[in-house]
Amino acid sequence: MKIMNIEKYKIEEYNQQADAKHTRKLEGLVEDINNYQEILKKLINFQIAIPSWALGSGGTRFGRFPGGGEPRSLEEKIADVGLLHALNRSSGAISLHIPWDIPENYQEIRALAAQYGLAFDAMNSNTFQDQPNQALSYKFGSMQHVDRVVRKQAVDHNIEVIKHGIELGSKSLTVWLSDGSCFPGQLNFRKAFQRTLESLQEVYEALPADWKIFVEYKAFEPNFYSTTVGDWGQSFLYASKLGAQAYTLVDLGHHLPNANIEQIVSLLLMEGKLGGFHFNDSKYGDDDLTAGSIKPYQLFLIFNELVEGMDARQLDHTKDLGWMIDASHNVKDPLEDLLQSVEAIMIAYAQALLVDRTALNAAQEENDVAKAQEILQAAFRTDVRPLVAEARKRAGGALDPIALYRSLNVRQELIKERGSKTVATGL
Ligand SMILES: [Mn+2]
Repeated sequence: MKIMNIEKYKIEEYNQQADAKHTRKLEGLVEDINNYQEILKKLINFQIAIPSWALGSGGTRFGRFPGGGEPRSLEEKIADVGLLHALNRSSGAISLHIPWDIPENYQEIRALAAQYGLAFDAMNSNTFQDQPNQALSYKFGSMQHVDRVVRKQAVDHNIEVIKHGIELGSKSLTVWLSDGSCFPGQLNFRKAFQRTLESLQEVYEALPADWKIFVEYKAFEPNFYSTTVGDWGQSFLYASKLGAQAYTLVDLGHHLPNANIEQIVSLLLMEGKLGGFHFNDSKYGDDDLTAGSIKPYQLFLIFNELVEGMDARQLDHTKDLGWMIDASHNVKDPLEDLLQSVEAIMIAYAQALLVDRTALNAAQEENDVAKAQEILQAAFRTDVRPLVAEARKRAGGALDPIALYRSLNVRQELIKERGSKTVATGL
């Protein structure tokens, strides 16, 4: 697996030939940014976890078009994330999905991840489909199920996921339930909520004291009439009733069209209940497109609230919330897609750090609407890419990760090593 380790000298060589142009752009940009050293530090520290299921081509119910060289094992998934991290130094964690990513040997998996400088982010359970040897079906839900024995199976699975996570050094469990109903009358909403809450409480009791549980919501799909954790209000209810270790997780693609996600973020932060984020982008629903590819302004506005809200509560940007990408689709090389997503997130974060908070606050207090917009858009329209690239360079990454990825023919090497017909598991 030699190709997996992009040697340092290759990155340095690449950066050297691109440095003159980069430095020229950077100098022009930072001339007007007094605290740019401070911003660079924040950018260097910011890490976005990569989920194991994003490393292969995603599919739709109409088909899947794998691009070749996809990881065939947990070891190869870790190697792929290691490769991303070597290029951008901002992808220093992997998020596993059980049952697909169960390690045969924890010690070896931990050592392998450490070799690439990777931590284990949130563990993800799965009760939204039936596994081949599963005793009972989740066709009519898991934690909401009318049959207590099915609910117990779902609870036990989540507790098993926590146990795998403890062995790997993870500190959180993300629960996304597809539970809900497809037709009016199918479900008693109140009973479904209560049963789900009781099931989550059993999982909560199995959490180690230093763990968090994230309750992820989704407006619709695969259920199309009701979802039992359907929006941030419902997730907030569960998280509040569960206790101090429970938080709401916001996935950008899990809202109804035009939802004001930045306002949701602000209020959840205010209540101390925002636990984490799943980044992606969409035109219609849960499209799983590259972060920032459709609505970069929305991504910026969300980061604007994140930075404002985290600073108001004196939260550590890098540690106190869980940052992850959750996207996988059909038409791009998954690794290039992930590099683009991380870049888009870093850009939005950098722009949010540029917002003149004092001036914005003053404009708000004076009802100066036009001024408030000017302030926000001054930050958003700043081309911060040289700043993000500089942070990457200082951290040991490549000035242009995708350009280097292409010039090293990484995908072709992966296909040579793993074959052209591989299909990554995880979803
Ligand atoms: Mn998600």
